[in-house]
Amino acid sequence: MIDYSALKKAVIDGDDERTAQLVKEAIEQHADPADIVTLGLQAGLVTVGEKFSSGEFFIPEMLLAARTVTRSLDIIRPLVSDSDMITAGKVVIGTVVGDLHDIGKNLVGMLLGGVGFDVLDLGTDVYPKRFVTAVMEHKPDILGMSALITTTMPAMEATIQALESANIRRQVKVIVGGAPVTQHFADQIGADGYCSNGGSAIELCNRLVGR
Ligand code: B12
Repeated sequence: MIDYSALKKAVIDGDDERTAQLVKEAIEQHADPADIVTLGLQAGLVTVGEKFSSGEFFIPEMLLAARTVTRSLDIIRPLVSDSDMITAGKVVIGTVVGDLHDIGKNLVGMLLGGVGFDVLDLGTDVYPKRFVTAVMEHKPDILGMSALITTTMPAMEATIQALESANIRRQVKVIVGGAPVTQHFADQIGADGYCSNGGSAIELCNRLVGR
């Protein structure tokens, strides 16, 4: 059993060298990449968020921790990518307008890519119109939206409405996620699916494409 508390602490400290070293050690000990992410990296970021809320941390500390995690994900990426797989379906993903948080979205995209989905990432600060254009152009099976701030969540509903106005809502399954998003919110805005982490995003997308 690997102790993830040191990894979590390295993320909180924004120490990228130590974080990278601990991630590599965990990999050498055959840790599950999902556990490294959830119990180590993500847990560290949650604490950083709490410290930001309580006034102990400010933007620079959040930025350092985010950079640390982004770099470590580059170490984990090769472990979850499998380019030989048959395409499971196409996913367009992005973070909604006004929101620049992309670590969770990148993680979900990386995991879906790893199990054979063809993933097109629109990046962050994506306007509803841009999502609509991407659905028209690329005809994905699934559209995934991420929001990390309560004030950017309404952009998810606006995007679903924009898909309806463009008469393409039924062509695509819409899934939503991000720390403040809930199943209740997803139901309320008429999304087809919600999940709270990358691992369950794989199950959700497989189910939605009938795998
Ligand atoms: C890192 C961070 C930042 C970094 C972002 C860097 C980056 N490249 O992403 C920086 C420093 C830039 C930042 C900026 C800001 N941030 Co910030 N940030 C965070 C922090 C600490 C961690 C977020 C994170 O990456 N988590 C780790 C990932 C892996 O988790 P996740 O995103 O939740 O994703 C998982 C699931 O949610 C799910 N998921 C995510 N997306 C999707 C999508 C789909 C389709 C599915 C199915 C699933 C899914 O799967 C993921 C993997 O398991 C959070 C704290 C927190 N608890 O979330 C605050 C937090 C989100 N930030 C917050 C705030 C307030 C801000 C700022 C407004 C601060 C400011 N005053 O400027 C700005 C906003 C900038 C903007 N316009 O977006 C608040 C939001 C509060 C609120 N009211 O909603 C939080 C909650 C901190 C806090 N406690 O106050 N931030």
